Amino acid sequence: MNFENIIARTHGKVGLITLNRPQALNALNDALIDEIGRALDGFEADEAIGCIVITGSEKAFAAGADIGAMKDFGFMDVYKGNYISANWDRVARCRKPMIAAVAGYALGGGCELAMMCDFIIAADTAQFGQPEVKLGILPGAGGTQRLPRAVGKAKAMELCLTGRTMDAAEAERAGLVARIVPADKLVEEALATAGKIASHSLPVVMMIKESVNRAYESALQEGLLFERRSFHSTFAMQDQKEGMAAFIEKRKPEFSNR
Ligand code: CO8
Repeated sequence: MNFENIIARTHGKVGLITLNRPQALNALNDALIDEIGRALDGFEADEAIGCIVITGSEKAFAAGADIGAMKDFGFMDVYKGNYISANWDRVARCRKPMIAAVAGYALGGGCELAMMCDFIIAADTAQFGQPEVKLGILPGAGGTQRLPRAVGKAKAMELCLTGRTMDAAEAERAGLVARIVPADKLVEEALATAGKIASHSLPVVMMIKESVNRAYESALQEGLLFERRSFHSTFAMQDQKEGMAAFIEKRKPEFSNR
């Protein structure tokens, strides 16, 4: 896959998307987000891919939406075009698991993009924040919604209202990131984690993702019912038979994604 603003590669069963606008600290414009969407289309259609990693550069995962591209927009431009919607939603609609591997700045839309992924692995250099308030706007790609769900209302309010950034250690303590790794090991660690996920049964992994996401989108009883039905459905799968047979026979399972 050839793109101008990202690099998309496969590493075994893992799809790796590297944001590649270094001159603008990976500021997110429409072309870049469209390219992420097209790369995801390719990885989702490829049965061999079991997990996707999105990363940026050492200095910036992404320093936000492209301010130069936005600055002259009027209300009718953003309202009629539903800025932002369809192409960003593509990330959140990805059914395969996605890991954000974040080094350096993840600000504004960059933090929001990372939060659309299923979890974040952060380099010790990572900095997260929603600085939109300093530009006279508010977060528009989920920052006011996903951040409080991740870190709680008090910290989300403080971050969105002041525009301050938090470092990797604070982000981990607050529950925004799953794990911190040394910056020079970030992509290697993210690929290893993604490879582990991709070694499991893909449909089961997808069901786990759907089920965990239900915890954010439904009442507890609805979520528990969704989980139980998904659990029941695994007993119609060859991979459940294989996984349990392999355990009993003390061997590694060979999942067929069936
Ligand atoms: N947009 C466009 N260009 C950017 C952006 C950006 N968000 N961030 C950095 N750049 C550019 C700079 O203009 C500069 O370009 P040039 O060399 O041509 O002058 C280059 O990247 C390097 O940046 P700096 O020289 O500023 O680098 P520093 O190391 O001095 O500072 C910072 C790094 C602190 C990250 C600084 O660049 C900064 O504050 N950037 C802006 C951060 C920000 O405000 N982000 C929020 C943007 S608004 C947003 O994300 C809204 C989301 C809403 C929904 C999404 C809609 C698509």
